[in-house]
Parts: sequence; structure tokens; C-alpha cells
Amino acid sequence: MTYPKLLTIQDISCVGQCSLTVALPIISACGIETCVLPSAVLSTHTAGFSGYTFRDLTEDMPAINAHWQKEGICFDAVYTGYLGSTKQIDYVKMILDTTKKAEGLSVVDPAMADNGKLYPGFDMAFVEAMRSLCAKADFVVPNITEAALLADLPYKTVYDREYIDQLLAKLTALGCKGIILTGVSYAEGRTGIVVLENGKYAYYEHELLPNSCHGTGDIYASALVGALVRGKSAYDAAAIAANYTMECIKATAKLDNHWYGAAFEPVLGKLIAAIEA
Ligand code: PXL
Repeated sequence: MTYPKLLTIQDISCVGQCSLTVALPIISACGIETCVLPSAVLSTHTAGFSGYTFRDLTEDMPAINAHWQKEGICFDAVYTGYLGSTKQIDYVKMILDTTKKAEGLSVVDPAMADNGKLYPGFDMAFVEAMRSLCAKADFVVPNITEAALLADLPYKTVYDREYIDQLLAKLTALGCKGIILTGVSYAEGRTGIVVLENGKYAYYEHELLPNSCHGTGDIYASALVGALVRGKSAYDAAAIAANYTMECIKATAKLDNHWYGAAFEPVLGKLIAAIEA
């Protein structure tokens, strides 16, 4: 008997509840063996802290992969998040090709931007490289800012279904297969997730909570990946991840001075229950 083994490639922000410190516990809680390849080590994430340290681990990647090849190590799923450099994306593509089982799942969260802006340190060369990684994935999980950058379309905060269809068409033309587009709001007080799979559009709508938290993109993508690997359909996985992310945001709203991330740990049981249902 075996159970699924997943590789996630993203940074370690030592403090800040994002990237690997979120992905590792969430995906493990979904009952999946979770292996990691840190893309960089930062003292904190880059949103709201100043003076953070940043050690880029790009040059460690080929040797790590070579060792895995020698050991015959491969994965049922590979999930990438925040990456450390443009050059790193070439290594990540090679690692995806060499370590993912042929029938395995690949999910790329092009974690590089939010609220209309690239995160500090990223530029359009990184966006261009990210396009080529997205083209290799079974599912990409952008927010609207990331989708607009990848699609080379203007970022909009007010839009209709036509704009979303344009984003989806451009991403599809880039070679993206499944698209799970987060933070899509068609009505006041509501938001949701668009799921495009095999050219079929579906939308999971839910309430828009009054508060938002840093790191919810990573929580969302990790829960989504966990649910997909556990055999949920793309739509069900998108909904499970959205419901869990909302629970995390609600749990965070009760806390004092918790501005840097979302309290995903106290509500992990709800995610596990949804996965097991
Ligand atoms: O949550 C995405 C993310 C991941 N890693 C680092 C970040 C961010 C967003 O700002 O700074 C280092």
C-alpha cells in the first residue's frame, strides 16, 4: 500500500504564515506526504515587514535534483509557489519534468503579485519566465493581478464576465490547461472562484468577508492541491479551499495584532473534515 507523495517548491519565510510554513502543514493534514524544495529563505515575507533577509537558493537546485535522480525519487504531484529568481524558473521546469510521475499532477501558483502590483523584487522578465512554467501545469492558480500580468491585459478592479473571459482566453492561448482564478467578484458583497477545465467554465460564489489577510493565496492553493490530490474534482477542490480560506480569515478577525498572516492552524480540522467527506 502507498499513499501520495507531493513535492512543493516555494520559499521559507521564517515568520509570516505564508509559503512553506503554510503549505507543509496544510498538505500534510490532507493526508499527503509533503516533500519540500525551498526556493529561498527569508527572515519574514516581503509584505509589510522591512529589512527582511533573502537568501536565494537557485544554485542549490540542480544538485538537489541530481541527488533525487540518483535515488530514483519521484512524486505523484508537484506544486510550485513563490520562486526566488527568474533563472530559478528554468530549474523548476527541469525538476518538474524529471521528478513528476508521468500520470502525476502539477499545480503552479504564479505567486508574484496582488492588488494590481508585483511583489518587491519581481519584474516583467520574471512574469515572462512564469508564463513558460504556467504552460507546463495541469492547473494554474492566479489571482486577477497575476492573471492580468500573465495575459498582458490591464488590471481591473471593476469588471464583468467579458473581462474574465478575455483573461481566461489569453491564459489558455499561453498553454495553461486548467485555470483556477481566485478573487472574482461579479456582485457587491460577493466573491468567488472561476474554474476553467477542458474549456468548461464554472463559478463558485461566496460571501466577501469584510477583512482580508496576507498569505491567503498560499492557504488557498495549498488546500486546493490537498483536495485535488485526494481525488476531489477541480470544482469541489476549489470550493473546499475557498470555504477553508474563509474560516481562516474569520478566525484571524478575532485576534489582536495579527496583521501579517492568517490563523490557519485553529481551523485545520474543518479542512480535514471537508477532505474526508
Ligand atoms: O504569499 C505569497 C508570498 C510568499 N513568499 C514571500 C512573499 C509573499 C507575498 O508577499 O513575500 C516571501
